Amino acid sequence: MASNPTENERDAKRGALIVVEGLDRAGKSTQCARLVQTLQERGHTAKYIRFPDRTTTIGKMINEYLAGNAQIDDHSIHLLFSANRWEAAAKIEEDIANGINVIVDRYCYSGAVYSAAKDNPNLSLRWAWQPEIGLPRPDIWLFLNISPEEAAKRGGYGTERYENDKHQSRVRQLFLDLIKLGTDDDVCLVDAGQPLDKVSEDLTEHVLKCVDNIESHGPLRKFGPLP
Ligand code: FDM
Ligand code: MG
Repeated sequence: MASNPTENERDAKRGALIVVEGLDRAGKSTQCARLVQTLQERGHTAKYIRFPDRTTTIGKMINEYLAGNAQIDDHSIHLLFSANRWEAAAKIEEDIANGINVIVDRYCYSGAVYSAAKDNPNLSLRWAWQPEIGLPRPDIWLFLNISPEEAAKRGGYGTERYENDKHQSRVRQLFLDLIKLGTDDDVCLVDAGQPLDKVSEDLTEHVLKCVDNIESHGPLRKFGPLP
């Protein structure tokens, strides 16, 4: 078989589901925008989505909660964040089937760790993971790893819920716990404390490898229970 696929062969490939995760101010949005551009420059179709998607009815409730305008029980808001992904799942699957590479800014991993980081003994990481089971599983997830101290140097926190040192430190630890549990063998830790261009370079290398070899991944998978 030829090593260089023709345009038609390339179009027939499914897209890759690529997730970028990390603490607030780790640089996710900037890096996602760069990834989309890099993929497009190389002739791939790429699209950016983010969670929470604050534009839907559920997303608007989440937005009110994050802004501090609404009080919602911990378990209920957790399920709303998950529902916000479920309402997007069919479209993600359709885009992937149509050859679009979908870059996702925050996903189930944020969903589990931001809730589990709360002072609520009844909301464990394991409980938090349950509603994610069955959602499209990424072909690769990139964790932009940065210490809360390094992130703090990038300017003050915003005023939304969770934007404080205590929550961020717990979130970081839980991200690392989740990675150790091995929810996915396709996680890449990227040192987000490096200069922007170096972070982009590292991310691009991982993502291009994934996109160029997507056939070897087989069909898009779904999340199972935590190991
Ligand atoms: N967040 C995000 C959650 O608590 N659960 C989730 O499922 C997701 C996707 O929402 F503090 C938190 C993480 C963050 C806040 O995210 C809003 P952005 O990326 O800052 O908009
Ligand atoms: Mg934020």
